[in-house]
Amino acid sequence: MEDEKNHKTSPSSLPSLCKQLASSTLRESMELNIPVVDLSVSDEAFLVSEVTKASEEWGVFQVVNHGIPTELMRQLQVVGKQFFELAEAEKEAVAKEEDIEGYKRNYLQGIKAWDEHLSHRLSPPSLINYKYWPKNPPQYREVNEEYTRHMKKLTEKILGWLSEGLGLPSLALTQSLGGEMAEYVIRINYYQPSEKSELVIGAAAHTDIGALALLVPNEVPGLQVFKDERWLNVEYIDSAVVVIIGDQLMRMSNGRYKNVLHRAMLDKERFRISWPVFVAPDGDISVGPLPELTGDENPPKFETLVYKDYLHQTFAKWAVEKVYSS
Ligand SMILES: O=C(O)CCC(=O)C(=O)O
Repeated sequence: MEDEKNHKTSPSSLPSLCKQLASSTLRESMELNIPVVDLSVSDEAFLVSEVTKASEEWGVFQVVNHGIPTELMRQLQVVGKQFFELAEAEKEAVAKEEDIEGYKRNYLQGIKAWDEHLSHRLSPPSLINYKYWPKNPPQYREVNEEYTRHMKKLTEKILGWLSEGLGLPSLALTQSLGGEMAEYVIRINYYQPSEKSELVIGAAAHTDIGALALLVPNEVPGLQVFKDERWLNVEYIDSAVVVIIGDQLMRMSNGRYKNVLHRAMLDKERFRISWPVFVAPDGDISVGPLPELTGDENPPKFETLVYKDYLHQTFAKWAVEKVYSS
């Protein structure tokens, strides 16, 4: 079995990689087109091939004509922005406590996270804690619930194509994440502009620990992905959704799908906001290379672990190595 530590962008390899990346100039990046997949195409085989190729080669792609109403995306952005524009005391009413959920301000010195964010679970219903959902603006809950319904549909479609790309039945990846028990968590990142945007980073280089993330940014660019030894800007496309492959899809696909290293830069003058929804396995599910994909010729490259144990191990490592501020 390949040592997971040696995998290029596994979470455990992040500290050394981050140090190396932090020492390079933050603005050393290029425009290059991340794959864009138009989901209005009716040829399913074509969509399977496009999404699979993008996930193998890039670990990131954008989707357009994805079925989420543009007006709903606009409302999601309006209510999210309105929350961050509230007085600090009102935002603190949903402050983060022990868990991942809640509001936190993170304006730190140096190359670390420079953001405010709000996270909370969207699904499954049994794990939702409305205590972390803002009461103000009043439409916040309704808009986020409607967005969740669309997000789940889109996620399951993408997982279906990614399953078929591995030669598996289309429900394989959805079921391996726990089906209806898979966790959906939204995080709204609110990045204040900074005069020192060459020196301070909004979100430090990382891969996503879950299976995948579907992200909607505002019009201020800043998301970058690391490919072929350089940082590339993710072009802003109005109403597109950016799909980011995370660690668990890499592990389940036995390394075929790439967990892309990414980071978020600040703008000098404008607020940048992003709305990723992270999709992760049910905590009680064992996650590792799918048995159908391994054999004598293709041994498992990753250890199979109960997902919550994997999380504990990884968070403990990060705490020691101070990789992220949460
Ligand atoms: O703000 C962005 O575009 C990236 C955010 C991100 O990577 C994260 O929240 O994990």
